[in-house]
Amino acid sequence: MSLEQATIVLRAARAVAVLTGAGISADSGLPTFRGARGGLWERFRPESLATPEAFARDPALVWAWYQWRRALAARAQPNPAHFALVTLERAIPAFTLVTQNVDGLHRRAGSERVIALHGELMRDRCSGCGRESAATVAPELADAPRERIDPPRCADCGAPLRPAVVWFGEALPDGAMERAAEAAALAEVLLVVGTSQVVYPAASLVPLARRAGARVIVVNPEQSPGDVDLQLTGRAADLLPPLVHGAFGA
Ligand code: BV8
Ligand code: ZN
Repeated sequence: MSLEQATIVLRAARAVAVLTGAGISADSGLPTFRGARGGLWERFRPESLATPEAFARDPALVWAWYQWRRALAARAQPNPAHFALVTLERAIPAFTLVTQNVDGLHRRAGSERVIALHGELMRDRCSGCGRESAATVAPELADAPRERIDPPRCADCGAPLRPAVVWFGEALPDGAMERAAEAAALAEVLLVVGTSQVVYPAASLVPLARRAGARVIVVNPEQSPGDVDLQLTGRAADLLPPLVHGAFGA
């Protein structure tokens, strides 16, 4: 199927769900989880750093990695793919955006009906008492990352702060997956944008939507795993704007 046919399918949908991953932010200059990173963090695999064990073992290394990612995310701007999803949300009343991303770019673009399955990069949580606060960002770290930075201590209990994201082995925020699964089950179209579909339970939304009768449209430069209804092969920033414009003329 082609972009034109995907446009026809999307225009006819009365309920749409979207699942996004790191690839939708690649066009904002942010490195994806499994793509090439380059630089200081090249030799670390994100799965080995985004865990409670890594933070317990070496909090300064893990905190430095997040401070680098925060500096990059703060400098990044939403791209045309993020804005196309805002247009889509405003065109379809029954719309839910489920994101695996923690970079905050969907909300900065104007998306409102967002389920952030993996938390928020720009918020801290105390590793002791759980108190949450806005993260501090050091912009200079974007170009000059440091390998070790001691995490700040909680003002209430003195325990080290950690990013308010969901690490591997940790449970997703209460109710998030349930709300995402309900949206996927009710959707007539599930748009799967910029994700390798290797992280669970997020990836389980794709077969769930298909079993419930949704048309699955994948937007990704690489071939998608599993049998999908339609693969639009290319970058989200190139494909989402014409797809949404073609369907809703906005
Ligand atoms: C849980 C926050 C239980 C942190 C993240 C074995 C089998 C199956 C599952 C497991 C298993 N072993 C363990 C598990 C469970 C585990 C898991 O799935 N592991 C994986 C590695 C196998 N999952 C968990 O641990 C989850 N928790 O299960 O808890 C539980 C229950 C109760 C009580 C206690 C515990 C928690 C998972 C959440 C992990 N946190 N992020 C942080 O960001 O630092 S996940 C992390 O990966 C990011 O959020 C990222 O978004 C996400 C998924 O990756 P993608 O977004 O897909 O990014 P990726 O780089 O992989 O792919 C990018 C894609 O974009 C590519 O396809 C590329 O082609 C494409 N692309 C590139 N450029 C573009 C593009 N597309 C469009 N346009 C472009 N321009
Ligand atoms: Zn505390």
